[in-house]
Amino acid sequence: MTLARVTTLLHDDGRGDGMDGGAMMAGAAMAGPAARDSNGALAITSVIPPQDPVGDVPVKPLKAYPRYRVSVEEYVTFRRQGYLIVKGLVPQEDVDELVRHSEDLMYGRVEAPGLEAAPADASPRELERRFLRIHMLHRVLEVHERFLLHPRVLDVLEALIGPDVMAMQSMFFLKFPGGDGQGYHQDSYYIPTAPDTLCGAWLAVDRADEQNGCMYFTVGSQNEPIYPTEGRERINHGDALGDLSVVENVSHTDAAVNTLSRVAARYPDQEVAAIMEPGDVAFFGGHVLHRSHRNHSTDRFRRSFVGHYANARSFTQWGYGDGDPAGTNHKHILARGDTHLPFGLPRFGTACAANTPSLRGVGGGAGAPMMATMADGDMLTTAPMDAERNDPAAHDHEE
Ligand SMILES: O=C(O)CCC(=O)C(=O)O
Repeated sequence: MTLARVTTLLHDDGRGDGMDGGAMMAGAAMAGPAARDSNGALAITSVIPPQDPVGDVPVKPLKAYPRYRVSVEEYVTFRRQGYLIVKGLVPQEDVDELVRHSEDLMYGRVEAPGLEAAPADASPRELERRFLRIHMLHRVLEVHERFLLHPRVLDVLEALIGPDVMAMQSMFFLKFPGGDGQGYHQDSYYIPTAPDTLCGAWLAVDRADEQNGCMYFTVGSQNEPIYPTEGRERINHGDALGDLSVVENVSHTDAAVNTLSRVAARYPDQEVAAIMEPGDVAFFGGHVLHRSHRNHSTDRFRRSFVGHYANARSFTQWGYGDGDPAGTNHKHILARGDTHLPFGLPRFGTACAANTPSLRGVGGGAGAPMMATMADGDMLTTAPMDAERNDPAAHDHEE
């Protein structure tokens, strides 16, 4: 089946996206002047606003990577824990490129529309503390688009939430020494999709550990619903869950005011520090409670590149001003597989399913193979009517 509508990534009404991570909490800014966090450190979250449409962009061929095949054990681990760390998924030379790029950003050697320029009189220390994190740089910088669509990351997403994968958000964390963390939150609260298939992919650029503010996941909490704050009660679950309580101050680092901590408390001793080496990627579903603490080191950054993705057949109204009743799928990039929904194209031409028809359905993601599977097997016709064939014990004898 082909697509109803294909467009380039378009501009919107100029509001910030419904950003993951409580970016609008204290200290956040829209690529604006630096704010101070609760400890007085300079800490800004910049959000690159939507960009004007671009014309035809030539497709950039992919660097060749060996395909990563997810094992059944990894798949089960992702479901059982709510997250999965794939060690060494992204090659060191790619990570090195991000390290160099992060320094170019910090020291003002790279400029980008929507990104605050480096003040000429700033000291190196001040420059290094200008950005805690920057959202949506893939809208303006080719390197970020390339990492958002990194084939090895998509290989894993294809198995975990695919086969059809839509790339929605990019975040680049610089998290300098002393940089603040982010309290308990659930990503699907910020980026709702229906069906809810959201998944983050957190690529470690530096080693991340307890000292420099690594991620923590609460195992078991992936089975919780999304807890709304006041005014957002119907966004994720409608009114289907009768006793769903409202929480307050999600993402706040003070667990005493962030009442999601009460949900976390149902999983005593189940919070795991995600200690990661450069090139490791943590995949985590949209419901799992997670957080990170301040970077307590005096001389270590904790850089990471994070993409957020959903199954490309999930409808979304997220981003680009939110709330468009027609949805915003046409603004998000079809990374793998295919979809019956509209989709966006990568602005810089990074090869992916959206701009390379031959990549559609890579790994079996296209609509046609799915239909073929149904037609090939007789399960749709015979099995539901045949009680014996539906009995697993009977199967043992049959084969
Ligand atoms: O890296 C961090 O400190 C927080 C990241 C996060 O919560 C996310 O990517 O959803």
